[in-house]
Amino acid sequence: MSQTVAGQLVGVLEQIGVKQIFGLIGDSLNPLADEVRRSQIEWIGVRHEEGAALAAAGQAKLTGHLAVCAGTTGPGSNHLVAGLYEASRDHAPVLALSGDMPRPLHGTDYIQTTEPDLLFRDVSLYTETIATAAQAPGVIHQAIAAAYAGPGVAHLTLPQDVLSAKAEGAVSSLATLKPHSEFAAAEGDIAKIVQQIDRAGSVVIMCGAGCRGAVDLLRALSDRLRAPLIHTLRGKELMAYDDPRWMGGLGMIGTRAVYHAVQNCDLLVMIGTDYPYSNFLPTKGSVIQIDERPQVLGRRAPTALGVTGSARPTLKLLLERVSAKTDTRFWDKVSHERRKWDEMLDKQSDLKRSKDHIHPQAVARAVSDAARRDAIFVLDTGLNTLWSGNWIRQTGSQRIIGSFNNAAVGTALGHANGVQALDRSRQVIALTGDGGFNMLMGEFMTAVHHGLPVKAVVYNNSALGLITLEAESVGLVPFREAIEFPNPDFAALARACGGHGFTVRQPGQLKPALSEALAVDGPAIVDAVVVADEMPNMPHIDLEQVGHYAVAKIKEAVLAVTGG
Ligand SMILES: Cc1ncc(C[n+]2csc(CCOP(=O)(O)OP(=O)(O)O)c2C)c(N)n1
Ligand SMILES: [Mg+2]
Repeated sequence: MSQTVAGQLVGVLEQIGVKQIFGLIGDSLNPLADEVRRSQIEWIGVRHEEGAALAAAGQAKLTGHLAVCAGTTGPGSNHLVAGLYEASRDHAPVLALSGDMPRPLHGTDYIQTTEPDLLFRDVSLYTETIATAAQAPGVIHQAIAAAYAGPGVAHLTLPQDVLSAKAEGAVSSLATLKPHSEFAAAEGDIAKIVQQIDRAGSVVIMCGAGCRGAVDLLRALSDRLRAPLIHTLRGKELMAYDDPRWMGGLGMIGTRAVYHAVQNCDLLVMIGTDYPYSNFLPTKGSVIQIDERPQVLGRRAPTALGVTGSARPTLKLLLERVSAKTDTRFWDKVSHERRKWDEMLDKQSDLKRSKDHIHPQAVARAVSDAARRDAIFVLDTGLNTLWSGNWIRQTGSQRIIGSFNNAAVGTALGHANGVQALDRSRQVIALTGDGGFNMLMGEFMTAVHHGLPVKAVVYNNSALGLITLEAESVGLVPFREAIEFPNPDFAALARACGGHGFTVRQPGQLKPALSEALAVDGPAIVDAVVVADEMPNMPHIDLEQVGHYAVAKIKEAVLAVTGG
């Protein structure tokens, strides 16, 4: 049998190492799915196409390698779009495939008509219809190349008749379809960075997701300069929580020690980060920024020097040249403050804080303490991001992903399914608000169906908790009828789906339920009923002052989670 365009596409995906496609089958996708059925690629059928896009985005965020999702004609593909923003905003390479009706029906307002190339325009770096078999080899290559180049989303519209048509030609240059290589900063730039570092008294090094793979060099530079290492939320996973150099995050998911360090240092060196919250960046002192992406240099804080380069090779060159510093006073001060902050975190998450209520910080800390040393934590968006982001004590070999640039509610379970599918033996824990979990809870059934032993821990406050703070921050009365909602019995739901369910209402139940849930074979939900009106901690303000400053400071808390 001669190869079809669908067969050609699936063959390319197989050859470049794609192991799974997440999607929901139907009409125009049938020719593609039939090729997947006969290939080495696993088809993971989801309950909702947004779950497919989130699963693919989760995989791509974790690995940096191309992940694939698919939806069928019109409404099927429409459902992909929201989830794809995860890949777009976090710069993760995803190929999204939209089945489309046969070409003879185009332009006639036929049932399910959409213009996928228009609809996917904003979320994609590249979107194209494969209109003929002859066009397919070039367009398939170009789409995958674009996804890797961004990295980001590439989208293909696939009319059903073209998918079934006989393939013409072959896709060449497959060896070029891979993540781009690292590159060092130019010699002249290195000299300028060295000059500024040597001149500075106190230096702080801020590490973003771009520092992956450079941890040993960051440690060495920190030791040489007596410079505290601080991180963004995406950078948190890079090093163990208890590494003395790793002082914590900046912002609402962060520590007071770090806030003061950034405000008081002579020089902040930002590496591999486009940290968006300008109000937490230095108001005095100067900033050097090193990043592979020239467009991010200098856009968040007044910056004295912006240099293009990847973290690892650039740090290597810097380490050959920068002089050692001996004055440890700045370092000692930051370390001292950090220890105090740690004590505060321990107190806030102490299960003994309340006899009959569970505080959400305790949930995050208990999950962190019970998790395997190489677990993957998947965070959702809301107040729960603050609890998980601040109270997880990562090991350095664990991973933490979430909707950190898109700040979308309802992403954790879909992401978790995707990363769990990469390795069913790895522990994957989704930490999510109840609002977020409700959004796509059908995806728990995807986990059951495909043997994905994801553990979902739900912070159950029967509310869109962050929205209460949002309202208060602009002086509005929280609209209770719109913010609060009833929940199903999540544990019973888990069991009804064929998974395991646990409900936790009393402090004493938390640890036993978590350890049982983490030990079970298969997906599980832990429904943790938590105190609803817990205030977040403000790294940049004393808790006693919160009352007085409530409106302005809560606004900053909200901004830190929503970005908006
Ligand atoms: C998809 C989406 N819808 C709405 C919002 C606005 N929003 C931000 S946080 C939040 C509340 C989330 O509630 P929940 O998941 O229960 O988490 P909690 O704040 O209670 O921890 C909402 C609705 C958003 N960011 N994303
Ligand atoms: Mg909630």
